Amino acid sequence: MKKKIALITGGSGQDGSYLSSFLLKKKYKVIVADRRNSRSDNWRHKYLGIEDHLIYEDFDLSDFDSIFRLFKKYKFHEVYNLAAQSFVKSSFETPISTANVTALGALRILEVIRITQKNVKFYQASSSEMIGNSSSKIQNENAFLNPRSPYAISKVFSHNITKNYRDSYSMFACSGILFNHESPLRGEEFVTRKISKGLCEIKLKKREFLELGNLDSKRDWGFAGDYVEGMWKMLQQKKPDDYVLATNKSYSVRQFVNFCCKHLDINIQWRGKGKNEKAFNVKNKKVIIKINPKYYRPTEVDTLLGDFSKAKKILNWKPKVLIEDLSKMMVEEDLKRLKK
Ligand code: NAP
Ligand code: F7E
Repeated sequence: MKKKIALITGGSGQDGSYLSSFLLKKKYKVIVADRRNSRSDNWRHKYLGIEDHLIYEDFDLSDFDSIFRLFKKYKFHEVYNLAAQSFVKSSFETPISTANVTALGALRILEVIRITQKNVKFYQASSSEMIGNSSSKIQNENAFLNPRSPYAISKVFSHNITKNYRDSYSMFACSGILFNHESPLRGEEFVTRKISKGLCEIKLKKREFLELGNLDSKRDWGFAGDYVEGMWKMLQQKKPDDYVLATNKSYSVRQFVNFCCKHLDINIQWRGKGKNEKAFNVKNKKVIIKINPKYYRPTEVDTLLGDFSKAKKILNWKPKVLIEDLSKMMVEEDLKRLKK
């Protein structure tokens, strides 16, 4: 049987790497489309042992021609649009380029699909950030969208344009509204990986303390490896639709620190409030976490909690790894890397 061909934009990022590995196991031919610099050391693909099994193509989501050329070269069965300027904090500093890539990038791909390969199945990486600060305690596919950053507003555009192309041109276009998902392959600027790596460095006496921003912020944190299976399942359905993937559990940044400290056998105590809050190592009385307001955001999403019951019912999907095991996996991997 002829192999299915999948295109993954942003295939060198966290999700793109897990998805590449997942699709290779399903015997797909996987085309990773990225900016060349994004894969300079290729650490994620090396970690998963897949770098020799992928086909790499240079492209930029802000460049229509580079997308067009890809669709001239290959006949795709499935396209996963994961490329984005995905760091919320940066989107406040670079709102226009974030919108160009994260919002208009999806439209560029949809347009090329409409013109060249209308029957391809398309996945758009939508985000719980689109929901922002919600008046409902738990959020599903029908949640009111109240985005709080240029990133989130860009994702609302790409989410809505995906639905518009599905409705207008009968295209098989789905959006996964994914709540935060993490892993040992998470970028170091995101809070979970920053905490996991930073605490491991403290444990190994390579660093004295770690500076964080808003400790009260609550997120629904799952494991990226589970979520890429959900993306694939969305494209295997008879009809295109949108789905929430989440764990239905929400924890604060402070609680994530607590989980990591427990795995590292560091006994901590929190003292103070607001900007003066600190975490002490009970054993040696040293401060190991401080607040630096430079990590605060101009507007914050306070709390997110996802309802994945539609994905459970229709896709038969549920998260396997929850925060306790996720934080353990991240800490163990960072310790291993730092000891090398
Ligand atoms: P990631 O690790 O940041 O991966 C995104 C990839 O896109 C990176 O390799 C990045 O390259 C690339 N990229 C950025 N700008 C580009 C451009 N102009 N042209 C081509 N590639 C470009 O993010 P992720 O965590 O894997 O997330 C995957 C997707 O899901 C993103 O769209 C993200 O917004 C969305 N999402 C993520 C989560 C989550 O919790 N992880 C939740 C909901 C939605 P550089 O690294 O070189 O910039
Ligand atoms: O922040 C707080 C911060 O940057 C999480 C992206 O994948 O998930 C991710 O977006 C929370 C925020 O992720 C620090 O203020 C405190 O409330 O890890 P983050 P994010 O903004 O939730 C969504 C679903 C996406 O779609 C995005 O692409 O943690 N926080 N102190 C901090 N955050 C960071 N980065 N650094 C700190 O020092």
